[in-house]
Amino acid sequence: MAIRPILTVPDPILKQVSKPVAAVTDETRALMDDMLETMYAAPGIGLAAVQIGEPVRVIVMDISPEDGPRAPRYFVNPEILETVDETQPYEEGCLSVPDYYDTVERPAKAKIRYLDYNGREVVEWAEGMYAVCIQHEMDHLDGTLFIDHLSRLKRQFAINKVKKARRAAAA
Ligand code: K2U
Ligand code: ZN
Repeated sequence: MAIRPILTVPDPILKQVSKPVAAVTDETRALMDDMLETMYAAPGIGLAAVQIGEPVRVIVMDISPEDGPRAPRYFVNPEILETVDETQPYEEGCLSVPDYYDTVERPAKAKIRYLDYNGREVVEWAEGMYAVCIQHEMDHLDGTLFIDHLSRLKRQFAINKVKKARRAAAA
């Protein structure tokens, strides 16, 4: 396992549409293991493969309570089959847009289908934090960041803030 660098805006790789995985192999599992180690180290509660420069449709997540045992989840080729009309606001952040947070409105529940760590198909409803996080991560697979749901002004402010912080760190 390895902790991999997380790409940040405005890296163009983050805007790529990730490609489906042909099959869940040992190579896929090794990628998910690296993603999970990288996510825990960040720290974060979700991570899409494109955020470490691998534009394939793979997500990892752990939304378990911080003080409890870890409960990692793995999603290969995830799809949203349906969503409810009810929406919920949530103050989101992103490991690829560090230190910027803003409210995004998303469907409160989403029915998802995906392949798990062993390639088995799962279909289930996500709600609450699970719904927020899986929709945030699935946006990544389509090259969409949470700031793309905000105004142009807020999006540019967020990008400029990350670029300024990167320059300061390099100085
Ligand atoms: O995609 C990512 O960068 C991972 C996010 C996942 C996430 C974003 C918004 C809302 C929920 C999950 C990171 O975990 S950012 C850290 C974080 C954690 C909890 C709540 C908000 C942000
Ligand atoms: Zn993100």
